[in-house]
Formats: sequence, structure tokens, C-alpha cells
Amino acid sequence: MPRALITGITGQDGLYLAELLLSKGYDVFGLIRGQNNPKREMVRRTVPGVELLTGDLTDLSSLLRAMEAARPDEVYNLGAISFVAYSWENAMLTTDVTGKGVLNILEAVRLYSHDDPRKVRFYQASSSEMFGKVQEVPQRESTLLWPRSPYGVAKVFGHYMTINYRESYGMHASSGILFNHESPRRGPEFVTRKVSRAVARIELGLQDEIVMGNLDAKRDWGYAGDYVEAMWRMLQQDEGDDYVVATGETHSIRELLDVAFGAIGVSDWSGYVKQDPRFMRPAEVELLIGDPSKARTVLGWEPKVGFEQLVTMMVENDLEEQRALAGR
Ligand code: NDP
Ligand code: GDR
Repeated sequence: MPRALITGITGQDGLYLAELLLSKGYDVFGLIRGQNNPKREMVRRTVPGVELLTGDLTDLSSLLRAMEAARPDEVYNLGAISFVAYSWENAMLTTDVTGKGVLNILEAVRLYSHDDPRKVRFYQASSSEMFGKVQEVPQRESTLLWPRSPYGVAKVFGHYMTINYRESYGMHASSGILFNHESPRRGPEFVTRKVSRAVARIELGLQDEIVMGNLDAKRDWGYAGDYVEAMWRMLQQDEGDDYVVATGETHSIRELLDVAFGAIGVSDWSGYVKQDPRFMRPAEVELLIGDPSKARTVLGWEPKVGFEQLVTMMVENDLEEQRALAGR
């Protein structure tokens, strides 16, 4: 039975990846931080087959202990401070976790695998945020990186460290440059879930309006359930490499609002949406659209869920969730 260690098990991708690996017969270990993490019970309920190990990406010795306990064949580093807006307010913490945390886990993998550098296969959750002020459209693996936030800068560090460990030590290390991916499990701070939840609450008479930032930014949005499949496929290749994972389509926040409000039969949402500078970012990533040709050709990966289906799925999920909460 293959064994996998996932950091970021309490997050959106950690849960989907754990489900995928359990369905493939893996023994799955999840790293959870903090002495009484409030998400521990949710993880136990959602993926009961996962064994939880305590550790933190900023604490190398805890990562070494987790490696010894899990004895993994594959390590998926999904842990990060991942909210871009928050990264300006907590730039040093973001650097420590999202940036230096990658070095810590790479080092833990290297030390654990001292007898054979290819004993453990490693996945790093890189991000389209690294393209920032985009230098090429669409963005591919070779596009020059130009990050626009402390989060993006930290991800660039992690990305190049992963490549460097592959080149320096011959490790099987891969970096997935994933574009935005969403789901009913998306954190409510991110724009898709903020919108799907607000639209559901407006439909149920629980909320009157939604206050947003920049409506003109464009993102290449896919479904998280599809994207974790690409992570796994990367680690099944003979060699580690870097791959863009995206749909190849881009949509503005306005189009997101069109589809989300459309799901409750509202075609003109202008009366429900306000803008406030507090949701604007000091530097914006205006346009992201990925070219997933390499992932398609080498990994045989294709996204299955399209933009409209994704947004509608999220609104329907939030309608159900908000109805249940309101009925309580
Ligand atoms: P989430 O924000 O949902 O999850 C982040 C995870 O990181 C949580 O489990 C969190 O744990 C954990 N974490 C935070 N700080 C630490 C720490 N100090 N030590 C260990 N773990 C920590 O992110 P997603 O699931 O959406 O994304 C997974 C990864 O992919 C992240 O690295 C993200 O940056 C990256 N990414 C995501 C994309 C997306 O569109 N979703 C696109 C491209 C990259 P806790 O619950 O305890 O806070
Ligand atoms: P992003 O996702 O920054 O792309 O990072 P987010 O959903 O936060 O923002 C997307 C775009 O929407 C605009 N926006 C708003 N965003 C939020 N959160 N709230 C608002 O009210 C709002 N109004 C407009 C933003 O300005 C932005 O342009 C996500 C994260 O998952 C990262 O970890 C990951 O690396 C990247 O996707 C790829």
C-alpha cells in the first residue's frame, strides 16, 4: 500500500486530495497544526481514514517527526497562508509559512531520504499568483514570473526551492502551477465562495447586499476536485517536473456575479452589489489565463467541470447549507 503525507489537510485541496488517495488505496497521513485546531473534528468527519499528525511548516523538527511517523512514499505540500489579501497585512508570517515553510518540508524530506534521494516523491502547491503582472498570455510553465503580493513572492521562493532541490539532490520533486480552483469547500474569504454564500443568503432573505472589491479582475477558475487529480498524476511520472494546471478560459468577477445571481433567477444584480475600497488590493493581478497543454499531453489531464457548472454547484450547496442553518 502506498503511503502519503499531506500538509494543509484542513484546507479545501487537502480534503479532496485525501479522498482521492484513500479511494486509490493509499494510507494517508495529514499534518495538522496547533494544540487544539478547531478543524480537527471536521477532518475526522470528512475523511475518517486519514491519520492526523501534529506539526507546523515553520517547525522543522515537527516535520521530521511527521516524516518518521508517516514513512511516506509521497509528500504533498499544500499547507500555506493562502489568502492573498491577508498576505499584505501579515507579510512576514506569510513569508515564514508559504515561503520558508517549503524549504523546511523539502529539508525534512531530504534528511529523511538520506540513503536514497528518490525514496520520497514531493509535490509543491505553486500558484498562478506567481505570474502576477503577466508577461505573456496565456501563461505557461516558461512564462516569466512577476508576483504582485507578499503571497506571490513567497510562492515564487517555494517554487524555485522545489526546482533547486530537484536539480541539486536529484529528488523527485514536482511543482504544480495551479490556477484558481474552487468548490463548495472553498473558504468564505475567497471571492467565489463569498459570492455564492451571499447570493444564497439574499435568496433566503437573510442578507440584502454584498460588498466587494475590484469587479474587473479576470481569473481562470476550475474545480478543486479535478485539480487534485493533476497533483497525483504528477507524482506518478518517472521524473519530477513543473506543470501549469488550468482550464484555458478566463472570466471576470462580473461574469461570476452574472452566473451566481442567474442561479437564483436574478439577471440584473446591480442593486445587490456594492464596492468598497477596503476590498481593493494594493497591487492587483488583473488577468490570469493558463495554458494547460503540457498537463494535457504529458499527464493526460483535463478539467471536467466548467465555469457555469462550478458556480451553480457552489450556489446550490450554499442554499442548502444556509437553509439548514436558518432552520436551526
Ligand atoms: P486553504 O487555505 O484552504 O488551506 C491552507 C492549509 O494550510 C490549511 O490546512 C491550513 O491549516 C494550512 N496551514 C496554514 N498555516 C500552516 C502552518 N504554519 N503549518 C502547517 N499548515 C498550515 O488552501 P487551499 O486548499 O485552497 O490550497 C492548497 C494549497 O494550494 C495552498 O498552498 C495554496 O496556496 C495553493 N494554491 C491554491 C489555489 C487555489 O485556487 N485554491 C491555487 C494555487 C495554489 P489551518 O486550517 O490550521 O489554518
Ligand atoms: P486570488 O483569489 O487572490 O486569485 O487567490 P480571491 O478569490 O481572493 O480573489 C480573486 C479576485 O477577486 C477580486 N475580488 C475579491 N476577492 C475577494 N477575496 N473578496 C472580494 O470581496 C473581492 N472583490 C473582488 C480580487 O481582487 C481578485 O482579483 C486565490 C488563492 O486561492 C491563492 O491561494 C491561489 O494561489 C490563487 O487563487 C491562484
